[in-house]
Amino acid sequence: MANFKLVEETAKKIINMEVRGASRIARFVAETLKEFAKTIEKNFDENMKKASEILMNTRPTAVSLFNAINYIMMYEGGDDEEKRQSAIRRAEEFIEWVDTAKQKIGEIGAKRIKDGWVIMTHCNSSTALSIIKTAFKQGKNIEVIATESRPRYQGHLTVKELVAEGIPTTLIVDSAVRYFMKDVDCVIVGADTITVNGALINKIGTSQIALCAKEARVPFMVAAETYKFSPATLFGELVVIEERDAKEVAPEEIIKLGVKVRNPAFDVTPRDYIDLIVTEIGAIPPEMAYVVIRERLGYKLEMGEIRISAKHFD
Ligand code: RUB
Repeated sequence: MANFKLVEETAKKIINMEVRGASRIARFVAETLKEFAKTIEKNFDENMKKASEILMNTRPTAVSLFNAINYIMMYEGGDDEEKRQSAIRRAEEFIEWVDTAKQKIGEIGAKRIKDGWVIMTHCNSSTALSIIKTAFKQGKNIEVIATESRPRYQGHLTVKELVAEGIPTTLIVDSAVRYFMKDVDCVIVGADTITVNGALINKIGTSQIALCAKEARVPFMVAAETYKFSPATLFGELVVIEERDAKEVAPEEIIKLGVKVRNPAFDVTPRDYIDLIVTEIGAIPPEMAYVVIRERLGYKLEMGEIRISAKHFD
């Protein structure tokens, strides 16, 4: 029997944020679809499509989830066994893409970090941290200022990771960003999605940091694998910003008062605030987002029917 329990468990872990961060989510979904494909006895297309839909409906903002599923769902084959082998191979390719891209971005991004720099980061981006850790391992004497990233405090994960590497780290509240910006040489953040016009969607608060960085003329760098670029935005679609439960922000006694509590998980940083996007294929200005979507992800502007989803997943 096709193991839908596995798919449901993965979906639950993503929804409750046990597994979080755009690249970890994408990798986890690829692993799950790979294992799921092995369990399908018949009706391969139908079962894969159903599993994809369950996984797709977990968190709406990170395009890495869409790109991972889409990549695997481009499997080919004459019969179910061939399709299974193709899907498994594609899942493995995607996992390899995640792992190698992170390392490559670390190497490319570290070249932009100078000895003695103070770097500010927000939330917990494994890709942004790859740059910081690589620079430190190269012997650069750097320091990090990390925001706590309310309401889920992903900043605590960041400081734990950095301290484990021996990197001098300071934790600040999100509202202290402008206060400390004068001490900062560079901001590095990760990405959930990059749109065709070069805007960045990342953890709520990122755009405020970008604004402060621009005011203080501090370079603002984004670490983003090419699977974080959104093909759908090329066809006019807007990125959905996830809004999470009020309970993450306020205690019951406050919610009980009848006050409206809003909890958007991400925000949009316009491209004018971004100096550089470091991808695994190079360090590019945000204006080059379309080139990545066209050359790397294979979507282009064409007259006629627009088809943005994979063969088996409409
Ligand atoms: C995580 C977040 C991260 C990006 C990039 O949000 O905004 O900056 O996902 O992470 P959440 P990575 O905690 O809500 O998932 O570089 O690890 O892909």
